[in-house]
Amino acid sequence: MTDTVDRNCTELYAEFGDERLPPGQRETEEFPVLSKSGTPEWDPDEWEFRVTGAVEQELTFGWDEFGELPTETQQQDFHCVTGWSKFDCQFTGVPFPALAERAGLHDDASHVLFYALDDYTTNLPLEDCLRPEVLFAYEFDGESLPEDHGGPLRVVTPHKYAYKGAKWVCGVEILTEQERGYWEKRGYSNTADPWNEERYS
Ligand SMILES: Nc1nc2c(c(=O)[nH]1)N[C@H]1C(S)=C(S)[C@@H](COP(=O)(O)O)O[C@H]1N2
Ligand SMILES: [Mo]
Repeated sequence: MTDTVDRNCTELYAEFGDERLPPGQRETEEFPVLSKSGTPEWDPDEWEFRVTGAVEQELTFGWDEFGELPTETQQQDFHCVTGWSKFDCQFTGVPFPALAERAGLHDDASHVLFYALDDYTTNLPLEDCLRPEVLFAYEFDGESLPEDHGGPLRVVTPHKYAYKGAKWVCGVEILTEQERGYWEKRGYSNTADPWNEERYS
């Protein structure tokens, strides 16, 4: 259980827009589940998380090793491209910059592709990932992250629509050129800024 918040990220909207609730969104107390193909199986003994690509050192973590990385509990809002937003989610996990620092980024690193156990992928420019609120989260509201919400480990991206956050994340590839992910190849916005309503491409 975690009950202290290390970082409140609910005011990051001020960087992008005037209102905490992005245009065209409605606030919900629910936490709906949205998955392209159901919840994948995983075995804690076999689980692996890899950092590959344009890094000084490629990294592979088992579940216990991942838990030794620096951790924060954050308060964040969650915006789904289908129109709902959930305020004040509490996520605990490893900030992307901490992982990037561990791996060491090459000078020409510019983009990131996230991989997941259900063969989902999603992409972001590196600078959109090097923000402390881009979290590899393993707890939600002080409990283990529920499997349908991406447990054991998911990414959250409170400055983007939530499809930029891979549930069941198992790898990060640091790229020197952009590569599009699952929804980005299928008509969803590559940039996904909720305050600019970047829903479709
Ligand atoms: N691996 C994986 N990650 C995913 C998805 C998915 O299908 N597979 N769906 C995305 C979409 S479209 C959204 S809106 C959010 C939904 O997260 P939730 O189910 O926890 O609400 O997860 C994103 N991450
Ligand atoms: Mo979504």
